[in-house]
Amino acid sequence: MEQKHGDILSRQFLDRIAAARHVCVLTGAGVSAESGVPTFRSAGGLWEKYDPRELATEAAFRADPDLVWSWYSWRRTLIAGVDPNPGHRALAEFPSVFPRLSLITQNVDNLHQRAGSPEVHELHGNIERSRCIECRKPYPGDEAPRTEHALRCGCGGYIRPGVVWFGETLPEDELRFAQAAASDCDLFLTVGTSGQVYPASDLPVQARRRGAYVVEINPEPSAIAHLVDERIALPSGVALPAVLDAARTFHPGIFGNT
Ligand code: BV8
Ligand code: ZN
Repeated sequence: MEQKHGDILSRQFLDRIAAARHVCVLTGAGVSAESGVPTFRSAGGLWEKYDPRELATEAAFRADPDLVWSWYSWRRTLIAGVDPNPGHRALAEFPSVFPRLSLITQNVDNLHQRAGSPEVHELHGNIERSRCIECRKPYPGDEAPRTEHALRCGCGGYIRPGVVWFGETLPEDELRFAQAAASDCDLFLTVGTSGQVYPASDLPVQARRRGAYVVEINPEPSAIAHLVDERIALPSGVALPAVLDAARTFHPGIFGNT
């Protein structure tokens, strides 16, 4: 039963949904939690033994390519076995109920694309993309090699995951897009993120500074909870379908930009 918006969205938020010209959504690991993908700060599997911030670095990969590669293989296998959840699927409908939608994700799990979102801006790359750590040659095909051990490129360098590690700069075009969208939008939703990783965590702050109404959707307050206009302490799989339901009443599928 699709969540009706009346009982969980505030009047203030409903007015902002009705008037929205450009909606910007930033997602984090919490949006994939209801699909069964462990977040960075929850228990679960290999992540219990290792701190992702230790493993998700170039230094860790160079020190032990097989360990880091196998961590990503384990994550890829886990992700392949799950499905997008109602939160991902609601977001995939947003382009048809809002005049303009910018979907920006910190997640590398491809679940927004699998849910049908037509345009996903990945600040931290994608776990199915790989390239040579030395000559940067992309690994061919849409999927990373399904191997336990790290492979080598023809140049002798190791094949690394096509994600952004801690200490690495974000893809310039994606970061520029995200900053422009945060500055232009009039409604910013920060969903399923603890707000601890920079520069993604600065986007909601930037949006608010430029006059957007910022709503956090997260059962727990994030590190930037004190900086948003409103918090919805619900799982994204409940709140996002309610936002979609509300938007449909104001803009009944009149924006064919899917
Ligand atoms: C850079 C890809 C600059 C890899 C990732 C000291 C202070 C401040 C900053 C720094 C510092 N030291 C270093 C930095 C910069 C650093 C950083 O921010 N570090 C943090 C840890 C302090 N940032 C970087 O290094 C970035 N690069 O700054 O470059 C630079 C400039 C010049 C030259 C060189 C460099 C690069 C950061 C990208 C790292 N890569 N991912 C991979 O996935 O393996 S980060 C990774 O962790 C994710 O992508 C995501 O960004 C982050 C996890 O955060 P969340 O997504 O928020 O997930 P989390 O588990 O934390 O929280 C989940 C939330 O969901 C919770 O709040 C929970 O309550 C909620 N939730 C749970 N269930 C639900 C839910 N919500 C809704 N519904 C539910 N059902
Ligand atoms: Zn190479």
